[in-house]
Amino acid sequence: MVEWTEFERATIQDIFSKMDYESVGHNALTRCLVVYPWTQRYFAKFGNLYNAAAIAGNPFVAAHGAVVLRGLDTAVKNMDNIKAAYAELSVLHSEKLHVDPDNFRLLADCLTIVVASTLGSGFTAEVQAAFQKFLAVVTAALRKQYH
Ligand code: HNI
Repeated sequence: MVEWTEFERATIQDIFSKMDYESVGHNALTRCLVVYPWTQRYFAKFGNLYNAAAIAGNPFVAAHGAVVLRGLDTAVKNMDNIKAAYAELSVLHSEKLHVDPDNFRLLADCLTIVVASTLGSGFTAEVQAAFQKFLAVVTAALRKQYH
C-alpha cells in the first residue's frame, strides 16, 4: 500500500479542491492530443482534431477532459486504495478501449504542466513531488488490469 505523508495528503486535497475541472481537464487533454498526436487515434469519434486550434475548440475534447478529471476525483477520495477504486476503469481502458498504457503517463505530464502554470510560484518542488507521486500511483492503478 502507498504511504502518504500529511503534507502530501493536504497538498493533493488542496490542489483538487481549488481546481476548475472543466478548464484544467480541457487544457490537459488538448495538450496531450497536440503534443503526442498518436493519442488522437483513440478519439476518432470526436471529429475534427486536424490541428491545435481544432483540438482546442472541439467540444468533445472539452467534455472528455472534464470526465478524466472527475475520474481523478475518485482517486483523491480514495487515496488509500486507488488500485481498488480504479479496477473497473483499468479493465475498461485495457479490454474495451485498448489504450496503450504508456499514454497514461503522457496525459499525467500534460496535467502537471497545466496545474503548474495555474499555481505559478505556489507550485514549489515539494508540491510538484506530491502531485507527481499522486499521478504515478494513479497511472500504476490504471495499468493494473493489463495483462
Ligand atoms: Ni480515459 C474514458 C479516466 C487516460 C482514452 N477515461 C474514460 C473515462 C474516465 C477516464 C473516467 C470514462 C469511463 C466511463 O465512461 O465509464 N483516462 C481516465 C484517467 C486517465 C485516463 C483518470 C489518466 C490520468 N484515457 C486516458 C488516456 C487515453 C484515454 C491516456 C488515450 C490516449 N478514456 C479514453 C477513451 C475513453 C476514455 C478513448 C472513452 C471515451 C468515450 O467517450 O467513449
